[in-house]
Amino acid sequence: MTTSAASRALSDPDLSAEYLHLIGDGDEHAATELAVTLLEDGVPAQRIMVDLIGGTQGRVGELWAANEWSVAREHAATAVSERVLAAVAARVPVRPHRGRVALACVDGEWHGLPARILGELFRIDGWRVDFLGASVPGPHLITHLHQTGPDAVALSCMIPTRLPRAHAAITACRAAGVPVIAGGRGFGPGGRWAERLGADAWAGTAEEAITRLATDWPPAPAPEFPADFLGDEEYTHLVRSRPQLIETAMRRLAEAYPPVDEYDEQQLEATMEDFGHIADFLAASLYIDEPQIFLDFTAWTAAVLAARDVPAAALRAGLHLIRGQLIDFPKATATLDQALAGVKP
Ligand code: B12
Repeated sequence: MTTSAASRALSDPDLSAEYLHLIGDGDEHAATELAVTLLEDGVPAQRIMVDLIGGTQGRVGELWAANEWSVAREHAATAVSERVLAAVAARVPVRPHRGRVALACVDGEWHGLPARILGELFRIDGWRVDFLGASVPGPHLITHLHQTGPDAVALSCMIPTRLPRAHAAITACRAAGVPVIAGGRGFGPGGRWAERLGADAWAGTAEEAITRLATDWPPAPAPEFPADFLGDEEYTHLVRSRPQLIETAMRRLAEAYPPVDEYDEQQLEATMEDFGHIADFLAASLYIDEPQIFLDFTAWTAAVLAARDVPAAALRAGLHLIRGQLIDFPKATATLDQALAGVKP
């Protein structure tokens, strides 16, 4: 098969459906064989990584959100994709000849696969990559920088709740003298919050990041050092009172939403996690001063809950219970009101 014929095959929806089926079935052997055969047929490794493995991962998450796949099945499928990625990568050895990149997911960020894919693309382009993994605490990242002296830090953030931690990490990297390229959809549409948080660069895709580092790095020093904390009194209060907010909301929930009385332990735990997400997305929204972060989250959560036969009334009750505890905080209550207006009874 020629390269172009093979590349066309990669865009064939039947191919990604087959790959999805294999990873959903936990069939690592067949999934690896499929990917390696494409490589042998001339499809560039980068395309297999980004389009097949990365593209399918989006579908995996959708199936989880729609309650068609359990979280265990999603985890198993993701683990297979990580192994397939490693198998393809092992067949493309490249001697490092550019420089060194430290790649990490922000503290609390567990979407590890996008960064892992990015790391392989950097490596194939000739960089020596230290992939520090999912959820890297800021101080560990900085220690690593002092020990290895990389040319860049590539920081992945897929969920906006991690933005305050991303900000702390970016500030610390810059103080250590290592420029940061940020990426991942957590930085907002077009990466609009990356610059605000002091990142030297942002890239929407792995390919953009490769080009940026290969052609325009290191970046010119930013004219001024950005603020190292954007939170205000409302944000600080919300973060400090998070445990009480959740505990009080859980205690009052049965009164506001009686079906909770029938919940089993697992459902109660999931509900508590949901309250945690509400607090975290609201906090991120206050930190960045961007209500849309919270509104996107509540719209998506309503759909996820609906797929699990949980009515909108449950989410509304939860939002009211949090709002009731934040009446002295005008920005938080205004954001919660906007969210309540969007989640129809
Ligand atoms: C799979 C998935 C999961 C899996 C993660 C498995 C894993 N180990 O990675 C599971 C089910 C565990 C999960 C959990 C959660 N998830 Co999730 N998840 C997804 C999903 C569907 C796919 C992510 C993915 O891997 N995509 C494939 C990659 C390859 O796509 P990509 O973005 O194009 O990646 C490229 C670029 O982003 C870029 N890039 C990435 N990082 C970097 C870094 C740098 C420096 C650069 C330059 C570029 C770069 O390069 C990548 C490679 O080309 C997304 C939605 C989506 N369609 O992306 C939601 C999504 C990210 N999740 C979301 C949420 C809310 C959650 C949870 C909070 C859900 C919950 N209620 O529990 C938790 C949070 C977990 C945590 N604390 O991290 C939200 C985030 C909300 C938002 N407003 O952005 C999303 C967007 C879903 C949605 N709302 O539509 N999730």
